[in-house]
Amino acid sequence: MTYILYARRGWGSAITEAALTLTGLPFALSGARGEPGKGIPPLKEINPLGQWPTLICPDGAVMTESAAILFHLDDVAPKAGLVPGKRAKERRAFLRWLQVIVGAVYPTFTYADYPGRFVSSKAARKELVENSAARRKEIWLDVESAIEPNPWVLGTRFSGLDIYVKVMSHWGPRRTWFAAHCPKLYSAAKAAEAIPALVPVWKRNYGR
Ligand SMILES: N[C@@H](CCC(=O)N[C@@H](CS)C(=O)NCC(=O)O)C(=O)O
Repeated sequence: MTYILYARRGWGSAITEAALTLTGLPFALSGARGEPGKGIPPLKEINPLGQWPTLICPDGAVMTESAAILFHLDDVAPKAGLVPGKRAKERRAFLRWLQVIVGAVYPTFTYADYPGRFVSSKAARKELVENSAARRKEIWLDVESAIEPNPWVLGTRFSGLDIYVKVMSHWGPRRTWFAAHCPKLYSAAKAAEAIPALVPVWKRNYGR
C-alpha cells in the first residue's frame, strides 16, 4: 500500500510531494480531482475544502493541511529531517516560521485567489486581492529580516521550511521579487532547489 497524493502541478501539493520524496515512502500522484475510475474519489468527497495537498494514507486515513502532513511524515520517517526534533535548538524557530507560513502567508492566497468567496462587489474584490498581496509582501519581509540562512532557513539545518519557501517563491509576488527584496529567503529557496532528490519534483511542478 502506498500514499496517494492529490496533485496539481505547482500548487500546494508540490510541498507534500517534495516532503514525501525525501522520506522515501512509496507514494502515487492522483490527478487533480481524483480518478473515480481507478477507485480514487473526487477530491471534494474526502476534503470538503477542496484543497491541495490532500493525502490518502496507506491505511485509508485522509490527511489535509500541509503542516499536519509534514508532521505526520516526520513521525513515520524522521530521518528525512523535515521537522527538528523536540530537543533540537532550531525547534522553536521552526514552529514559529511554519505557523507564520501556513497561518499568515497561505491565507493571503486563499483571499487573493478566490476573492469572490469573501466579498461580492468588483471594487471590494479588487481591494481584497491588492491588500492580500501587499500583506503577503509585508509578512515575507518580516521573515526575511529575522532569519540568517546558511544555506537553510534555520541556518545550517535543513527542514520542511525550505520546501515551503522554494514552492511559495514561485507564487506571487514571484521569484524576481524574492531575489530583489528577500535575498535570504531566495537563497534558501535556491538551496532547496538544488537538493538532488528533489530535482525531478521541481521539474514536474515548475518545468525546471
Ligand atoms: N491550509 C492549507 C492551504 C491549502 C491551499 O490553500 N491550497 C490551495 C492550492 S496552493 C488550494 O487548494 N486552493 C483551492 C481552494 O482553496 O479552493 C494547507 O496548508 O495545506
